[in-house]
Amino acid sequence: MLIKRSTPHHPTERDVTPEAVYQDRRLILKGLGLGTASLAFPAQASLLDLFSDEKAAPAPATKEIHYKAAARPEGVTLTPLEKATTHNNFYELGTDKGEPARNAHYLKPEPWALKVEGEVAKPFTLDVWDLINKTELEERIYRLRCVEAWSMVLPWSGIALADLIRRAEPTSRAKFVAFETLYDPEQLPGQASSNLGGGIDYPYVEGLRMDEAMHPLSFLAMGLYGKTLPAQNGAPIRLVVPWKYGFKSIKSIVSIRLVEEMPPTTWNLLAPNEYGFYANVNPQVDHPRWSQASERFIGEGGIFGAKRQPTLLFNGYGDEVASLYQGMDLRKWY
Ligand SMILES: Nc1nc2c(c(=O)[nH]1)N[C@H]1C(S)=C(S)[C@@H](COP(=O)(O)O)O[C@H]1N2
Ligand SMILES: [Mo]
Repeated sequence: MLIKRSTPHHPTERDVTPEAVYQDRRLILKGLGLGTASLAFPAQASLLDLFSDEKAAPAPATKEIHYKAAARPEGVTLTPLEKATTHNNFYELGTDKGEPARNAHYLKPEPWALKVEGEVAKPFTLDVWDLINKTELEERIYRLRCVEAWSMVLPWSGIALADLIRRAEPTSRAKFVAFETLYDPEQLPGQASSNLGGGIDYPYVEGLRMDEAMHPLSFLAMGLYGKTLPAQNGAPIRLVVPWKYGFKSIKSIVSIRLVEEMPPTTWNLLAPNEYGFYANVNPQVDHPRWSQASERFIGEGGIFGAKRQPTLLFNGYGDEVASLYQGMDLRKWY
C-alpha cells in the first residue's frame, strides 16, 4: 500500500522510522484522539501508517546458492530470516520498516550489471548472476548495527570486497571507494516519490577509505541464509561492513568506483552533524539526538520486547579493525 504523507522533508534516519514513537502514538491515540496526536509527531509519519498491515509482506523470491557454510558460533543467537526480511531500511522501497518487504516485488534483480571503474588499470562490468552461479560463495556470520540502535546477527554469503577490487587493479591514485545503488524509479519507486522515499536525493551513495574497503572483513553479500538476497535486503548484491553503522552497508549496488577524493555519502549529505563519513559503531559517541550506548537485539519476538545489550566499540570487531583508525580522534571522525 502506498501511503500519502503530508510534505516532502529532509529526514534523519530515525525521524522517518521511529519505532518508539510509533508505539507511543498508538497509546496516545487511544487516549487523545487523532487530531491532537497528529500535531505531536513528525508530519511525515502519517497517521495512516498506524493502520497499515505489517504482515502483508510477499514471500521473498530467492534461489538456492552454492556456498561454503560457516560454523555457527557458540552462544550467538541469529536473527530469524523472517525478522531480517520484514524489518528493513531500504528507503527506495519505503521509509517504514515493513514497506521494503511489501514493495520488494518492484525490484527486478535479474539480470544485474555491476561496474568496477575509476582509478583502476582494468575497469570491468560484471554480470552479478555469473558471480552467484559460478562461484562458491563464502558464508560470514556478521552483526549489523543500525544507527537507530537495533542490531541483528545474520549469515550472509558472498565474497570479500577486496577480491573484486583487486581484479580491477587499482592505481596509486585510488584513495577511496565510492558505491552507488541502482537509480531506476520504476524498480525503486521511493526514488520518484518523496512521500515514499523520504526525500533523499537518489541514487543512494556510500563510500569507504581504500584501506577499509580492502580490509578482509568488508564483504559483498549476495546471499542470506543460504539463498540469494531478498530484494528488501539489497538484491542481488550489497555491501556489509560489520564494524560500521548499517547505513554504510549500501544495497543493490551498480557501481564501485575507485576515486582520489573522499566521496559524498547519502546520510552525511542529509545531516552532516549527525552522520559522518566514517560511521564506526561507537558507544561513546552519541548521535546528537539519542544515545548509542546500548542497542536492542532483534531475535525472536518483536523489537519492543527485544533484549537491550551494550553497544560494542567497532560493533565488537575492534581486534580486527581498530588499527585502521590509530591516531584518529573518533569523536571528530564520527
Ligand atoms: N540503497 C540503500 N541502501 C541501504 C539503505 C537504504 O535506504 N538504501 N539503508 C541502510 C541502512 S540505514 C541499514 S540499517 C541497512 C539495513 O539492512 P537490512 O535491511 O538488510 O537489515 O541497509 C543500509 N543500506
Ligand atoms: Mo540504519
